[in-house]
Amino acid sequence: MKFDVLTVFPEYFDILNTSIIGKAIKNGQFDVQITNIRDFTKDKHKKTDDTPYGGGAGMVMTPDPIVSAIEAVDPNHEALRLYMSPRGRTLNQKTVESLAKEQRILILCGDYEGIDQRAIDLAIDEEMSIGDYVLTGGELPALVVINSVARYIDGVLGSSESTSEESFSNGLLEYPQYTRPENYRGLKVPEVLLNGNHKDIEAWRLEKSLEITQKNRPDLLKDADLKEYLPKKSRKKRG
Ligand code: 4H6
Repeated sequence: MKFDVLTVFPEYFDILNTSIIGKAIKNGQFDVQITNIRDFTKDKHKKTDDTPYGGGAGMVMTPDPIVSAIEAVDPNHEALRLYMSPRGRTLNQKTVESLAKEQRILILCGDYEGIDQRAIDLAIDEEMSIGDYVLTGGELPALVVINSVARYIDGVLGSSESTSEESFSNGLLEYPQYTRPENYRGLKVPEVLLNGNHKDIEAWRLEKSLEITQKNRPDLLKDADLKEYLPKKSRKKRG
């Protein structure tokens, strides 16, 4: 999997060298190339923005250095080209899974008040948002996309972790986890987790998942996939 990121703030991506994703990058399963849009300006002041036509606050990124940078990095349009923007389609775990199947993803980060629409029309496949809130730029959203997709690359998660047993894989929120000590400041680990009865543990975890989902995200319950919790014999019939 290869990512290209285009930004006027490349320093945001230094974090990739020091994190768990840095390991996958070193192992060669994962390649992230950062490109500074400013390197594709043609004027001596290296200007990447200008005032908006029609008036209004702030500055808009000019189309040329952006489109030139995208064409230089992905000349044959082999990458899926994403633009991080609050008006994009909202990222969710399903989207992450499908992004993880791509060979190449290019992410354009907009700053200032956003970019000239013509750069989007000419060079972008899809606008994507990480949620309904506004940030100063698309860099943190790009890191969110890279991080969430990287978890599906072999070697990023440890062998005991997996993407199949966590929050959202059955459409419910995750049950609570406990580790040692058994008693911490008077709060005890639930008895059922100590006695090693796997049927009881599974039932307890499902109950807790349902409780927390009902409380925090009741909207998720209507689409939750609860097949795996039905008795084995009746799974097919009730589908
Ligand atoms: C495109 C257009 C993504 C990108 C406007 C980007 C939130 C998300 C940006 C802007 C982003 C998200 C510039 C508008 C600053 C507000 C960069 N914010 N903004 N939810 N900001 O994924 O002013």
